[in-house]
Amino acid sequence: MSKPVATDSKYTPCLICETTNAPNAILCKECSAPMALVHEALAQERDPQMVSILGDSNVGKTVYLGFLLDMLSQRANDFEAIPRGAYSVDLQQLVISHMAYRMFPPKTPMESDAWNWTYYQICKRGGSPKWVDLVMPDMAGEAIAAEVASPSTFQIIQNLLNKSSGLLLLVDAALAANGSAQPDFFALKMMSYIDTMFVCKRGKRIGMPVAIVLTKADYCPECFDSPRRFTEANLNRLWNLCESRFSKVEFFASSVVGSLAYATAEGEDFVTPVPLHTALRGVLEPFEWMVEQL
Ligand SMILES: Nc1nc2c(ncn2[C@@H]2O[C@H](COP(=O)(O)OP(=O)(O)OP(=O)(O)O)[C@@H](O)[C@H]2O)c(=O)[nH]1
Ligand SMILES: [Mg+2]
Ligand SMILES: [Zn+2]
Repeated sequence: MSKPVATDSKYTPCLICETTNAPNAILCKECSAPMALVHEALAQERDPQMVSILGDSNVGKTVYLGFLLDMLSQRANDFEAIPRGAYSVDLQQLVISHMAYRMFPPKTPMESDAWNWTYYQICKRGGSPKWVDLVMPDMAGEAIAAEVASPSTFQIIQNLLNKSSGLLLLVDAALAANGSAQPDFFALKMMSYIDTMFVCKRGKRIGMPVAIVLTKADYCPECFDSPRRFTEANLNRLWNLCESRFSKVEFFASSVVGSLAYATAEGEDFVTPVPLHTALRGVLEPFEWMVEQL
C-alpha cells in the first residue's frame, strides 16, 4: 500500500482514492471515506492494513462486524483493540444497542457516505505483541453486487479491494443448506471479480488471505463440525474456484444468535426474526486467522 504522504501540508490525499481534499474536510469529496483515517495514519507513521468484509445483501455483514469489534474491545482471547476516533465506535454501538432490544440492526444504505467506517489498533498479547492498524468499512451488499455486476459503478469498492491486505467473504450458510444456489453464485462472482483484479502470472495462485465465513450457522449446525466439508458439498462452485486460484483460503462457520422467535403484525404479510438472546460462535476465529496471515 502506498504511504499517505502529506506532499502539500494544506491538502491531504484521501487514504482510499488519493483525491486531494481541503484540510478541514470531514469526508473525502470523491469517495466519502472519513478523512480522519488519513490524519491518524500520518500520526502513526505506518501503513494501516485494510481488511474488507464482503458478501451479498442480508448475509449478516453488519451484525458480524459489530459483534467482532465488540468482542475485540472486550479483550476476547487476549486481543487488545483501541478505536482510533469516536466514529469507529458507531457500528459496534448500532449493533449492540439494537440487539439489546431484541432487534437486528437495519439494512446498510446504498450510499457510501452513510457507511460506518472503523479504524482500530489491534494487538494480540503474549509472545511477541504485534500491532496492526485495521480499517474496516461496513459496506452495503447491494453496492457490492452492483460493482461486481459492472465494475466501476462503485469505484470506492474497487479502490478498497485494491488496498486490502485480506478479505473476509461472508456467505449465507442457511440459504445454501436450503438448496439455494444464490449464495454460491454470488460468492463465485465475487471471487472471480477479485481474481481478475490481480493480474498474476499464469499458473500462479493469488496469495491474499481470504477467510470464507459461513454465517447463520445456527440454522444448520452441521456447518460447525466441518466448514470445509459443508462448503465443498453446498457451495461447490466457490470451493472449486478457491482451490484453483487462491493459495491462502480458510473456511469458518459463525453465528450470533442462540434462539430466534418470529413475529408478525396484523395486516403485515412478512415475518420478522426476533433474536431472543445472543450467543456468539465462531466470530473471533476468522479474524484471528486473518491477523496471523497479515
Ligand atoms: N439466524 C441468524 N440470523 C442472522 C445472523 N446474523 C444475521 N442474521 C439475519 O440476517 C439479517 C441481515 O443481517 P445484516 O448484518 O444486516 O446483513 P448485511 O450483510 O449487513 O446486509 P446489507 O446491509 O443489506 O448488506 C439480520 O437482520 C438477521 O435476520 C445469525 O448469526 N443467525
Ligand atoms: Mg449491512
Ligand atoms: Zn477518497
